[in-house]
Amino acid sequence: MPYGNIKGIGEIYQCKVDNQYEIVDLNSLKMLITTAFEKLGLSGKIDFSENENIGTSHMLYKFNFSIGEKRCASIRAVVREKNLVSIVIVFSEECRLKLPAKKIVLSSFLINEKRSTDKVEVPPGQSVIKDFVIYRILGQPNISSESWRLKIFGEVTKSIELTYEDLAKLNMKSYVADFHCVTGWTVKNVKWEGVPTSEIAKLVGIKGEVEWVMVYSADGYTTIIPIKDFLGEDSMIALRMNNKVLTPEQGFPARLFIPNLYGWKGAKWLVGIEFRKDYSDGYWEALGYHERGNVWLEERFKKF
Ligand SMILES: Nc1nc2c(c(=O)[nH]1)N[C@H]1C(S)=C(S)[C@@H](COP(=O)(O)O)O[C@H]1N2
Ligand SMILES: [Mo]
Repeated sequence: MPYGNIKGIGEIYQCKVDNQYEIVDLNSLKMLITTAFEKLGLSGKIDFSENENIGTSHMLYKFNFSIGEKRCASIRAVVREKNLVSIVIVFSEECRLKLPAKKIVLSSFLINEKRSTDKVEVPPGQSVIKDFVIYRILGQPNISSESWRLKIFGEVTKSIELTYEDLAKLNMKSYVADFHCVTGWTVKNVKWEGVPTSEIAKLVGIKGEVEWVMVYSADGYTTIIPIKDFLGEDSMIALRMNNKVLTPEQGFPARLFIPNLYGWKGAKWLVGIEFRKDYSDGYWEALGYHERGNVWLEERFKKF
């Protein structure tokens, strides 16, 4: 199984930005990146590709870096209220470029985060929309319930493999909760039905040192969740949403749902659950997104 690597990605570098840079326009950001790349000994062309609002307070700017005709890397710069927060450089698989360290200091920049745990109806920086935006960053798998298996392994007393039938026979629960995507949309009042993650934990017996849970999807997507959130009271392996069996696009046969964490932690087409001692990035975490991703604390991106 392709567990461990991030699909389609060569090397990823997280750059700490430790000067306060005010980004007044796209060009000033491009200049800054160009200069930083030159200092790293990377000479080539940097082109802007697109930008995207991440909630109401962050903007993600994407650039491509090419040498000659060859696209070698994508650059993801996060700007929060006109300040550059972080840069992630993602080298493509074909382009075998390597930098001296995984974490690079581009120049001390501390963000003063406003933190609030007062529950308001919608988490900070989110806007309510009517329906889900379907995401399948690594494509759409179509899985039959007969062939599907869910592996549960890692730091456990006994690894197991469940069929759809096995899972459907376990104790189920259902409740209504909101869904929040880190890009800024929230869908309210979704009815979730499935097997509480605590039931799964009982079946395998989790060892005392476990701190993290890595989950794996059939499409190669992965994400990591702190054990405390994974085993939260309402965390579940959902089999049904809004009174219907999951559709193929919404993750049939099973998707994870962890209330209070951003939606990317909810792997669709779930096929593996690994209990671990140590942290390791999943797909979006490798691209700079937060280790935990609590929506009320607005943990969208990693801090350095
Ligand atoms: N396997 C897989 N799971 C995934 C994703 C994905 O691309 N692939 N996207 C994640 C993200 S970012 C969000 S917000 C939700 C979106 O769920 P939806 O497609 O049902 O709206 O699924 C999450 N789970
Ligand atoms: Mo998302």
